Amino acid sequence: MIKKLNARNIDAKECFYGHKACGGCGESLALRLALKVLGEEAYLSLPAGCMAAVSFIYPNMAFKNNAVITPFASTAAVATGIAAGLEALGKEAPLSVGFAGDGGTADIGIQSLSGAIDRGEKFIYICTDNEAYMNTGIQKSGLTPFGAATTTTPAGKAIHGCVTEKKNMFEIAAAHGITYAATASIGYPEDFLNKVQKAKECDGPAYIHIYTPCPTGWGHGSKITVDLAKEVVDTGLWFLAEYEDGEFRLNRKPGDFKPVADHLKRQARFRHLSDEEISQIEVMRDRKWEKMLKNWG
Ligand SMILES: Cc1ncc(C[n+]2csc(CCOP(=O)(O)OP(=O)(O)O)c2C)c(N)n1
Ligand code: SF4
Repeated sequence: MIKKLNARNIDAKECFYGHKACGGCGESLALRLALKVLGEEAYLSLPAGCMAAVSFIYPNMAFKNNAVITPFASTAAVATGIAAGLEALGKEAPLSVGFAGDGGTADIGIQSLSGAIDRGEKFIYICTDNEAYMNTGIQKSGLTPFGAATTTTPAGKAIHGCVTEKKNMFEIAAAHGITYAATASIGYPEDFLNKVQKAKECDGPAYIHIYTPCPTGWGHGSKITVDLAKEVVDTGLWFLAEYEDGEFRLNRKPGDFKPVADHLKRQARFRHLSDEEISQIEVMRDRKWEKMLKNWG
């Protein structure tokens, strides 16, 4: 039986410190929490997104762990290569972990992630989803939600922000028949910690997709990062779920959703949306939940 982790029994040791992320950065909080569970023996692979940019600043490194910056498209390939190397060296519990943003996962790195999951090797992949390419200046990614203004989907006369919906990475990972997959949010840290623990214990590839607000890219105060990450689950615009033994499971089923408009208007990237567009977002949300409740129970 895996010990349930919470604020009282989680490791106080920091494996990620002194980095240069913006104040209130959701991604850095996700890394910090994950590393408390993974421990300092985990080997980390990251492409050149924000987390690499803020952590590997010569001569200082923000990781206590061994960590490497990978070519952008190959985070998962590098992580499984490291896993094979550790095994060859006779390490007992080789733990290789890839961390990548939404662009590095859903767009540029999806092919190597798919191949790595398909090979069935033991590694963990954590996608830190801030819904755009932040490190290069807030461009739309395959995980940018409908209506969000980014520098490549600006809110103007012709379009009001992003015209596509989020690519469903959690279900894409699960569709490989992966050993373990989960969604998480830094608004529910205990849930995330325990999902990382499960991924660590599972005998095969594991994928965790965590929602990580970005004050700089989203245009919100750095104090409300965690609040937004909690609220997004309570509004139904993000969900907490797992895929295990071939089955999907919802971890949280909100009875009544919190109003979407109040939540969206706290972020500059959504401030241009009309009432009609906000209703459209609610329709998309309800359609998604109808399917999830019907198929996942
Ligand atoms: C092959 C390749 N293409 C593009 C880039 C440029 N690049 C560096 S960071 C970045 C954005 C990363 O976005 P994301 O993966 O979402 O992570 P975030 O910065 O938001 O954490 C891009 C496109 C690169 N380094 N290598
Ligand atoms: S731009 Fe966003 S993701 Fe990047 S370090 Fe700043 S807050 Fe974090």
